[in-house]
Amino acid sequence: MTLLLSINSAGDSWSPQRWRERFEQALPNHRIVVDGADAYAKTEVRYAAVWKPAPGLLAQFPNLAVTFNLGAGVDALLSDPALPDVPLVRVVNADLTRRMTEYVTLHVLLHHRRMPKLLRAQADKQWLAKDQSAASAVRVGIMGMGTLGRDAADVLRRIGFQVAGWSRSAKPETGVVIYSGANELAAFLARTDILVVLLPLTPATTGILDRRVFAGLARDGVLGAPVLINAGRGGLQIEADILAALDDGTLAAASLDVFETEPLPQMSRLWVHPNVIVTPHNAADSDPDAIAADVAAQVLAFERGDALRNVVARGAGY
Ligand code: NDP
Ligand code: OXD
Repeated sequence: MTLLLSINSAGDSWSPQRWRERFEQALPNHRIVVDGADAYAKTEVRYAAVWKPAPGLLAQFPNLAVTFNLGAGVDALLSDPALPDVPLVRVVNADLTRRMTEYVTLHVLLHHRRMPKLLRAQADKQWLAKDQSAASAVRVGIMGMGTLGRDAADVLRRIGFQVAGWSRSAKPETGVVIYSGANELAAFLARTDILVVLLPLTPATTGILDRRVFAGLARDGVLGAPVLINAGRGGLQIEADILAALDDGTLAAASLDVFETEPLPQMSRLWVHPNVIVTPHNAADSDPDAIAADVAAQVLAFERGDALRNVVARGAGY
């Protein structure tokens, strides 16, 4: 049985060699091949473990049984019109979840504790007067209460923030107030000072972060104006609307990890806007040690006849 690796991303954690070594350790009775580096027959490929493979690549393997996406979001794969109709499994992994919760907590706290303002004051050797509010005075709203949203909500709630979530379906078991569906979006936004976005990119969510959403956020909070934190996908946001909202004070600040075009083009004003924190789509990186072990366990379970976990519902797009 052959597992094919196809990875198109930069950085240490995306070195195909690192992934190959992890898979060879975890699946010693399988052949691991790296697309573009190894010779292999198209008919031998039974599993594909991929991150942003070239469109059309997966359609070339007639015996493909399962595609494993090596990240949580599957939008890049689902945009391939030739994606084979075999189960598509995405990452749900405690290591990835914890990394995202770190990012969300870090940025909520940065804005809550006015760190951008303090860093600017330090640059000017300015000793500012105290300007602090309790976490319990700040209303955080999380769009997307899936694996990642629920964990972040739990940590923020325990720090003391007033946390609510918004998702497609109601979720009684999350321990925070949940709003669901288009009908409850306005009420969710109206009680939100810091908007955290952990939605998947689907036809229903594309461009959802627009001027109407920003204008619907709470304007009576202790931060003065609302803050946007998007670590979901760049396609969720209209960047011209974010800049306009920052310029006219509809938004106080934004932390953005994802962008309409990645890498963020040099000419984008987001790079230099004083109230924007840009991170290079690194909120939660996929760790080969943690994730190859999960994928390998799923391969072995599948071969024993067990059901696959975390299979993407293609109709919903996530
Ligand atoms: P899940 O599939 O577990 O959760 C998705 C959540 O979004 C669910 O609560 C779902 O609602 C909700 N949702 C989906 N569509 C809609 C809609 N139309 N209206 C309202 N709510 C909707 O995903 P994860 O939590 O694992 O991951 C979320 C996203 O985070 C990924 O898709 C990816 O894009 C992004 N990500 C970014 C990373 C980064 O480094 N920046 C790293 C990892 C992930 P319901 O619960 O009702 O189904
Ligand atoms: C993911 C990501 O979806 O890294 O896992 O963006």
